Amino acid sequence: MKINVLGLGYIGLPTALLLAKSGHEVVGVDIDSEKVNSLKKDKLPFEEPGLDELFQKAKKNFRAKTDLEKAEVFIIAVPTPLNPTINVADLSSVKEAGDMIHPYLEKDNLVILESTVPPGTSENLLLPILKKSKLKENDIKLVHSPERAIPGDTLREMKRNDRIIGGLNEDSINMARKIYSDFTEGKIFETDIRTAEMVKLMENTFRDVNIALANEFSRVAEDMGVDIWGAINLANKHPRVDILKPGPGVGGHCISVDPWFLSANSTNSKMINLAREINDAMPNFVLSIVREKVKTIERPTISIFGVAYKGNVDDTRETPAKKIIKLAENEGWRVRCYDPHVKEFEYELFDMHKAVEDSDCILIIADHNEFKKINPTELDMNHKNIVDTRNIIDKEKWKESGFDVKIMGGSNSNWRV
Ligand code: SAJ
Repeated sequence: MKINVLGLGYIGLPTALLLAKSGHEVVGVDIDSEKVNSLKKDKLPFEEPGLDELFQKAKKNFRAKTDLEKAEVFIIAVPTPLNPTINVADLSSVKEAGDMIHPYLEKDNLVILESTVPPGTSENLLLPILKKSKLKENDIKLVHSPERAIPGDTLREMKRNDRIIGGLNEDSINMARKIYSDFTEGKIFETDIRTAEMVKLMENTFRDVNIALANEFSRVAEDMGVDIWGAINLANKHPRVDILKPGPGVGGHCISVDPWFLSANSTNSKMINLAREINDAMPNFVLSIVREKVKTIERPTISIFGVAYKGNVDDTRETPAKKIIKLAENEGWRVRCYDPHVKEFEYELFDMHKAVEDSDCILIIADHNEFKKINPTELDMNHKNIVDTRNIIDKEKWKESGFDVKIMGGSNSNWRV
């Protein structure tokens, strides 16, 4: 079939290429002409394991453009960020996608909304726009099929994960099932469109609440003088306990955003909001740990290792590093950032040695694999302090190199993940 994929981001591009590789004629559409031009020059706009190899295999059936073409299927995978000041979903890109599609929409064409949206969006916002095509409602096929692949392992999960398809009607679901079956090895479960929208948000909210619990445990453990990493490791030996990992805060365009899509549309969300509050307070807690390390130093320099929102990705959206840097600057500290994965960031990025020059404390924020292999003896600093918010370094090795090591949530044990 001929398929338009609107939005060539972390979800849209891999989806477009998987469909192209499985034999569909795919037109990848993005309003960002720079992204389209870089794809035309065989350059991928972001890193994701296996994506380059897939691109080489798929490109004979794939064209990147800034405008749509007539097709049987239109997949919407555009960003749905949060309006940060009011914590409400910004659905302008979904509206724009609908406005781009309806002039091309013909009877029996299928529209798939993959973007994460508040429950009710497909029927209340997108469907009325698609009806501008003058098609009758039962001539329009519309489903919501949320993507649940995890950044950093997207392609493997896109193929292996089970998939939910919420449809306006049976015909819509059946057509979508055929499309996804071309690359999905997982099971495909059917439901109504609003339930599918809700399921996606519940998945990410479940994770946010559980990360908040792990973060709260790490703060309580500091009060108790317990090593949270060892305690979590042992608690998870229980057959029905799976405590997640404490961290410096929750970033990414999903987990830190999606819970608000539920709470903004309901007056009954209390735990959801509290979890967001706990996770968004972690940067302040991290800063209090660093402050303890540098309190005797006038105008200290801090080296932030890892500005991505998590390990082994180049994505800095909603990264906790931004809040930590802003808080540090407001204390009058100098901040130098180093991240082996991130190419562009709103703060200057240094290479590792430059980032630690004259520095008084290294602060590990993203758990990049590269940081586990650093040889601390090579680091020349003013004061040899390191705060590891991810418990990824070999504490003994760093201590032997003269570093004062603090693992967030850790006490005197050297448990590592
Ligand atoms: N984090 C912790 N502790 C943990 C796990 C994560 O602090 O134990 C932090 C990470 O450092 C990061 C943030 O939470 O800052 C989110 O990272 P993540 O790996 O939990 O999730 P994402 O945002 O990369 O991907 C999530 C996934 N959702 C779930 O696992 C339920 C993925 O499956 C979704 O497809 C994706 O959101 C999405 O796009 O919705």
